[in-house]
Amino acid sequence: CDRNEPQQSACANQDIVDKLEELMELHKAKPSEEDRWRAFSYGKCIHALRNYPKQIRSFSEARSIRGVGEKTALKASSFRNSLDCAIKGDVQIMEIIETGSLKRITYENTEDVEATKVFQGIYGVGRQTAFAWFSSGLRTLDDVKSRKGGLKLSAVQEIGLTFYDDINSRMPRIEAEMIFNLIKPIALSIDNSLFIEIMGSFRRGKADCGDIDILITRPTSDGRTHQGLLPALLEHLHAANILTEDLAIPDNFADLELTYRGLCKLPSPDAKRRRIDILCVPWESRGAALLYYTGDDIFNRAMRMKANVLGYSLNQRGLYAGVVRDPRDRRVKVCDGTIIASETEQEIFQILGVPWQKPRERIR
Ligand code: DCP
Ligand code: MG
Ligand code: MN
Repeated sequence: CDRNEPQQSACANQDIVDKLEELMELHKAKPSEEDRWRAFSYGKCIHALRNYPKQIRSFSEARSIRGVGEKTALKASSFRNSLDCAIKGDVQIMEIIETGSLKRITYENTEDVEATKVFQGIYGVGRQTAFAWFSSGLRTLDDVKSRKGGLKLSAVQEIGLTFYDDINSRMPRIEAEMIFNLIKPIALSIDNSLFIEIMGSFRRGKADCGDIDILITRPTSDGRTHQGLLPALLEHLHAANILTEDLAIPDNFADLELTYRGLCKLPSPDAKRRRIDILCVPWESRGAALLYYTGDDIFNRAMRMKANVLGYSLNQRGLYAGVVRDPRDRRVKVCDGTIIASETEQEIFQILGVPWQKPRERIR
């Protein structure tokens, strides 16, 4: 079955594998992180099918492959991805068996994809949860609202459901700017040496923003840092009714690298809730952090890939040389390497041999 091992006997489900490979390639060609994961999930599903010795004849037989996966999933969380794939894969496998082909190769409108997309609009609900809900019979947002089947939501998901429409709509650029203009002086009143800047789609000059991304750091030339700033800032912003709900608070405020996620709003009574991310980074990482949090995500992926080709590794902390990865799982670093650039965006562009691009040019 594996093309690299021609001596192996033919795969009993090659027809299905071919179709699923087509789907995998489709997702690989698409830009989002979600598509990347789907492609990865298909890879796992294909692998499981290749190792299945008999030709699959029925729905229940396809499900039985998933059953094996389920037990393994308890041990290895990474294997859960193939579970998701199997849930969706079941339907597709049956379509292949029954019709000999997969008509809806993009399957964008299959019921599970539609429903799980709606569920994932609830902040705090990811693919795993969305598919689990679908499997347990939930289909619509009303099913979730009525807590059908005794559904329990986490505190964060409750907030996500309450402000579903607000969170899933984008704000005009001017609103992001107005909120930032309320936050910045409050931050500077706590420590006037702070560097505080608005990042993400706003820095790229987009006319509308999905959220407000704020980067905070502080020069260390006077021997001080921004340690302790974030908890004080959060307190001030809650007191001023700018921050309304917390979604993710760092566990350890002593760190210099921190991420806060929450909801905020303008003071007017009819103002919508807006998503806000506040990111604190060590001063020496500011260039790499500016680069990362400005995005966009596709541009970032291209830069990371460029770094990898040159034998480097790039993340929001810096550009590293001498990183050694586990060949069995490229995500695992055997050796962290040494940092070679992180203080300015320009030096990272330069080392990678990428001509300088202004933030608003870094677009898909
Ligand atoms: N980022 C990334 N990869 C991700 C998520 C984020 O590289 N998976 C980086 C690039 C993004 C930046 O972080 O531009 C901010 O993330 P957002 O999700 O806030 O995305 P944007 O601000 O670009 O767009 P939006 O207007 O939808 O918020
Ligand atoms: Mg953003
Ligand atoms: Mn964001």
